[in-house]
Amino acid sequence: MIIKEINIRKMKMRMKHPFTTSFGTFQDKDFLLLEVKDELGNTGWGESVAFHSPWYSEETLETNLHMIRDFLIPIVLGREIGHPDEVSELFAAIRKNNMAKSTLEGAIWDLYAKRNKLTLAKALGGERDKIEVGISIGIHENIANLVETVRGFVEEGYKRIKVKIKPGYDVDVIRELRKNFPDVPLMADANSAYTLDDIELLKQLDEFNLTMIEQPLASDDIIDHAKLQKQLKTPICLDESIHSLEDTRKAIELGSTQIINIKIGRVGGLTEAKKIHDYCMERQIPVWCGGMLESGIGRAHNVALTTLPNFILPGDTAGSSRYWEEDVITPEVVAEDGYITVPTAYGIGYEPNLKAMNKFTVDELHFKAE
Ligand code: OSB
Ligand code: MG
Repeated sequence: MIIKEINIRKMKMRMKHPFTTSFGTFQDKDFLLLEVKDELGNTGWGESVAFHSPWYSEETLETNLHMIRDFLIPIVLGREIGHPDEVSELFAAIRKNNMAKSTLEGAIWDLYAKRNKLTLAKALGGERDKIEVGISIGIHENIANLVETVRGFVEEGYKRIKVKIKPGYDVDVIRELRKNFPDVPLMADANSAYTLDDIELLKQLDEFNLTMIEQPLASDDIIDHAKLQKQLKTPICLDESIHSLEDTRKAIELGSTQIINIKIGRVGGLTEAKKIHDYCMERQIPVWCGGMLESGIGRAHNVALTTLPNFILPGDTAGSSRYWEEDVITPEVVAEDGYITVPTAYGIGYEPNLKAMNKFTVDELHFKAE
């Protein structure tokens, strides 16, 4: 296929509820959508999961725009691509900027699947027709409110509850949740808010039978996590620290992690995500699909990836209505009783809802091959 045309939309969508992590609060979601077209008129869509501010990682919407426009588009525009696996090789000369790379790579995967009359799930080698999903819940300063929020999602059937923690909002919060929900699969995500000085505090979490603790220590660390894991019963799952298959190998070899959260954007695309999945599967390390408060386009990519067999643990891919009054795809992603049915239409399997997209588009850029 020849990449003939690329269109970028800068988006702004208001979330139904603010979402608070240890590093900040999200209310408006600013992000990029990217459309690629081939010489036959097929299209593919990708989403940049970089946030407006560099809190979760160093990438932002604007750095992604710069990388995509000035470095990545010139590599693929007008080029013939046989298989999307070639894209990450073409991008390898450019260091990091994984979320920027993933935006374009994801769109090319969708295009490839549509052109070959495959679902994206099938093109990736996925087999499931439905996926089990959990939900990630932000920091609620009022614990009684948090308990009621969790109760609502447990009643909706979500298969696992993840709550954000931070210093001063941790052991008591988890104790209260465990008291109210003794049997619910529960986990905590610290988003790097602790250090090894907090080891005695983190050990107190061991009594609550958490499925895992996600990224307790620094976002660039794998050494201290290994030290911490030796003293914790609760399995550690790395999120922020993992950007590639190489990072995965090193973290597993060191004993820094027993579970991997795979985010397509953080690892530079679906090809790398699949490599990490395969590597972990061979070593019996379970993986799950993380979330970045995506719109429907990024969410659809997450659904497709989660059909791979080693996505053993429920991920953060909740239904569209958990985040948005109106999503940018039809149908929207629906979670029912903790399952999302994998769509059967080709590519990502959901149609862009152009009317909704136009409403939330604040700027557009267009690129055409000569
Ligand atoms: O660490 O997984 C994270 C949201 C924003 C930034 C980082 C994270 C999260 C979430 C929400 O946990 C996942 C989602 O619902 O998309
Ligand atoms: Mg996380």
